[in-house]
Amino acid sequence: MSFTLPELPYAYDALAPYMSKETLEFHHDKHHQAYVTNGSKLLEGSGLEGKSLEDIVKESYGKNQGLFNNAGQHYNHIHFWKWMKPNGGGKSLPGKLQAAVDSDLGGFDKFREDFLAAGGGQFGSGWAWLSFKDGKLEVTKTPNGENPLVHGGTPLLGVDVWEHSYYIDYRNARPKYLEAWFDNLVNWDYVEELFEAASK
Ligand code: MN3
Repeated sequence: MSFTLPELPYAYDALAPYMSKETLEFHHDKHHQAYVTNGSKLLEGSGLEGKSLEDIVKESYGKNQGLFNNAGQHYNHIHFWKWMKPNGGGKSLPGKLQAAVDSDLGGFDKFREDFLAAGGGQFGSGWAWLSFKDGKLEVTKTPNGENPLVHGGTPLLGVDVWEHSYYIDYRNARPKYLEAWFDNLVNWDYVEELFEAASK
């Protein structure tokens, strides 16, 4: 088995002005493609061929750093494209997710504030996350290509804070990117779908 690059689920210009066509062309066609190409090479002979991507991420963590970096980023980006949609964002979450955000995270405003702080506070490259762990929602951040899978959680929403995700559109203003992303692009229906599956 080898990794394959998924198509974007929308047109390259569909997320403008919050994320430009140019950013998506570089981010999807160059950066994600590189994780797919390099990850596929490193998977060969690793002993993890034939496993699911989730298992490859978990089992390479701490053992095969090169494969982990690429497999982790492949997993993260497959979801990242689906975590966005045109006319996304907004304050109205699907019902089950809203109830869990209220009980576990202190409501929408507190969740938004904590999620943006996690993304803004990640020093250097990495991701901010909403994940489901031990029966509860939690907000965390990870460096580089790491994700909640390797910490016993299920990722429900993640935002890429590597500079390649925002530098063309926002230059160094990561907080502006995070606010625009959260308020205008998040596909909450996909987050709910992952939450339903994780909390069964
Ligand atoms: Mn990226």
